[in-house]
Amino acid sequence: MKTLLILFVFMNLRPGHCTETRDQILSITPKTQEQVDILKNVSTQYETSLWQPASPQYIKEETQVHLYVPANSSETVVDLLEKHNITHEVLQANANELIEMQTRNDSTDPRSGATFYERYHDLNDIYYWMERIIQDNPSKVKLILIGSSSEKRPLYVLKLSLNDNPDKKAMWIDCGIHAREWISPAFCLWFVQHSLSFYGQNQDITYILNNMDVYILPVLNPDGYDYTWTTNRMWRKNRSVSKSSGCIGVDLNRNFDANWCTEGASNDPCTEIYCGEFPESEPESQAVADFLRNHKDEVQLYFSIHSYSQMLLFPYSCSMDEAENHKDLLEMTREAAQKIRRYYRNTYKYGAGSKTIYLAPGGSDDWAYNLGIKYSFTFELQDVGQYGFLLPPSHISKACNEALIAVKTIALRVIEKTRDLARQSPTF
Ligand code: 0X9
Ligand code: ZN
Repeated sequence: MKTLLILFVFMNLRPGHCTETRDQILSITPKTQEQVDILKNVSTQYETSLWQPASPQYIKEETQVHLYVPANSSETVVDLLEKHNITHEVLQANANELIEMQTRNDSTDPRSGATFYERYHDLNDIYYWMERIIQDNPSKVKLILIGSSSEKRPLYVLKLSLNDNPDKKAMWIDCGIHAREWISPAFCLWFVQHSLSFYGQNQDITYILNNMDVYILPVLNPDGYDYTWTTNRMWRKNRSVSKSSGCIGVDLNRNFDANWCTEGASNDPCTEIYCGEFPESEPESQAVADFLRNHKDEVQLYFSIHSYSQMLLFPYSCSMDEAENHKDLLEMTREAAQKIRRYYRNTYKYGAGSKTIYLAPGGSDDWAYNLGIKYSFTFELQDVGQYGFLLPPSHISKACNEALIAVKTIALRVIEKTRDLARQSPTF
């Protein structure tokens, strides 16, 4: 009995045992305007990171807010919520452990069955991976340098060209515009691997690649992505320094020229949705915009990959206007969401951005659409908040396969539509 008692006391004193407070993820639902205001205050005054929505200005009554609360502010924040009777629950009590899981490199562990593509990779690994891909597939993949980031890191696009068909059009996929959304670069790597491994084997990817080249930018925001690996896992923006305030970072998905810096963005450099000094002020957004301007007759289909919240979005997000081909875009995303539900038993919402989430001007999808790329989409991948940005590596394969089936479904429809159009146009 005495031995049991000693063992019990010892177990509770172990470092890291559950009595110790760790970083938490809270889900909070304000019910009144007063609670909304308190929550806006909490997320700006205390050392926390707002996950959902992306900025306090979007917080509204009866809508779930996801807040990352570091251990040192957790008691104060929870006390405040309780004092004001604000409904909240703990989604994750030990977020540190999730971060550790995401950054652990299991490659040397023989018991780990996870492949390269089922793990997250830091920026250097991704650059190294790109080099290897072009070396191993010299006739199929080309590396294109489209610019450099504000900290002078290269912005590389991979061009997949698997067939010599002369009339081929192209699709564009960018990942990692928001630094902390790690499942996004993981998807770009997944897509390249799938294309190279299953061309000639899987009917849909073969048909798509016979009719389209693919331009893939695996990490649009390399400075921010690197920063999430080295310094702050919750970083969203790029890393350029604002001269006026000294604050760091522009939200690259508010920096494109589509109703730039109107409602849904901020001109305060210290906020998460800072639109930058002027449209395309940032080298990352300028490089993407320049490339697409130079390839606009070739690129028919645009995808930008984000997380989280499981949504298939299309223009407009920068206004409440309906896109001229709204019906087509709605039908394509409806079909893609239906496939995801059928094959992976997961529900994705779909619709125009401004009506499905919020007004968010200056986004790359709306800008690409206005440039003339009439099939333009933003995907928000898994999950809906249980892990949020800290999606464990064991979920990568399902999250990427879902997104892949959506990309394939839409690409097939676009090929079909543009082929019909080509048939209709008169020949001279
Ligand atoms: O707010 C965003 O930029 C995206 N959501 S996220 O949580 N990943 O930050 C949504 C982008 C939708 N499209 C546009 N705003 N153009
Ligand atoms: Zn995002």
